[in-house]
Amino acid sequence: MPILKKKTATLAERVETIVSQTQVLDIHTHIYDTNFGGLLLWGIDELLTYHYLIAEVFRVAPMPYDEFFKMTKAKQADYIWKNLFIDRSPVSEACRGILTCLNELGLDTGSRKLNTYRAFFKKMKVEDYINLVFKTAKIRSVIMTNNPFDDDEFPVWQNKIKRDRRFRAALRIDDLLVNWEMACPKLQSWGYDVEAGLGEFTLSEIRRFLEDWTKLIRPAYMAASLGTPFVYPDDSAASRIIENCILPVGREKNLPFALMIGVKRNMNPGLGLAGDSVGKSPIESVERLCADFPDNKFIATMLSRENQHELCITARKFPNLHIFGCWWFLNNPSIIEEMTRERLELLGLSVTPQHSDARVLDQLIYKWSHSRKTISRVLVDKYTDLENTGWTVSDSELKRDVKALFGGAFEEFLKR
Ligand code: FIX
Ligand code: ZN
Repeated sequence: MPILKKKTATLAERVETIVSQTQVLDIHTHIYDTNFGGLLLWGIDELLTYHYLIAEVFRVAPMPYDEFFKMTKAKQADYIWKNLFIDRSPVSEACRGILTCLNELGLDTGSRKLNTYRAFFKKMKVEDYINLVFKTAKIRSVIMTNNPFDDDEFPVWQNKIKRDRRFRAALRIDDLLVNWEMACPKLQSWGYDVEAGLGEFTLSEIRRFLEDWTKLIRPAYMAASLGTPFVYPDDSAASRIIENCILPVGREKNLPFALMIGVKRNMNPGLGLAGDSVGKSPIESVERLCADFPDNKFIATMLSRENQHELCITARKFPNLHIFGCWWFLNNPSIIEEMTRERLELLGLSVTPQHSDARVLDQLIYKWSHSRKTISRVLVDKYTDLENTGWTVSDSELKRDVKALFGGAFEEFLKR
């Protein structure tokens, strides 16, 4: 008689199950709650016209840029569908992402019927769709990108809005730092007594602006995407505003400054949002900030693969630095795997390995589905290495650890 063995889950199965089920706090997105109306993008045509795919379609089917952008969104989507999904196989990460979304929503990707997909989204109500996406992607909350200098967003905050608690705010201040000439007259028009020259009084008025917006939107952090090379300190308006405004307000309100470093804006302006590129940036600027302002908290992500190792080392030196995400051009399985291994090996569980950067609500589904698989693979290896020493990990310990990686460590960092 064969001995019946009770089937117990392997370590790999336990890790995979826990990683696939843990609810996520997604710490950087570009999606919004329904108060923001048309700023919240969703549905198949938005998915297909994501700027990652616009860059890809011009590689295989170039046309004059303005002709493409003149087309309706549906026509642009048709063009991308035909050229990237029908005329050749959609193997890129951004293309594959759309198929993951459709598949997880229960649509038949094998049918290749774009109009059937459109019909599915057409009958959805946005409120129901948000619930469906959050449930499918297992998201507990997201952090938005909230830019007062955006003419569509500014008026929303002037109304008394009833916030959806799943959508937390982040105060985005790129314009203050990299576009002071434009930001200055806007601040004046909102009643702040500022001058281009950045004298003491102007700096105090910029602080008042940051305090007012902090009160208004209750952000989790203040953030800026900083072009490359980002040099701090120097004699620029950005350095002066960081030191005299962002950092003092950050200390007073216990708000981290999120440094998103490494974008080369407008490398190809014809491509619009898809025309930004990447560049390495000196790690010394991050080191200076963390060293000179130990009472400030920083969270950081860098866009260049070449910056990742030194960013980890910088985080080892400075507990006031929390690193996060595989940003934009790094958000591909091969690089997520490499970066996650490197980070866990150097920083243990004191990192946030991923954020989605979703610009279209539905992208929460694929970005997290793909990342969970990669993170899970890395974790299985790491726990296997531990078990090979005789150490054991319980399910509750695995849950605790994965919760930390999926937003918990970030929340702990905020509370400190
Ligand atoms: O600046 C940012 O927050 C960037 O993530 C985006 O603006 C960028 O265009 C993007 O969508 C990257 O994923
Ligand atoms: Zn972003």
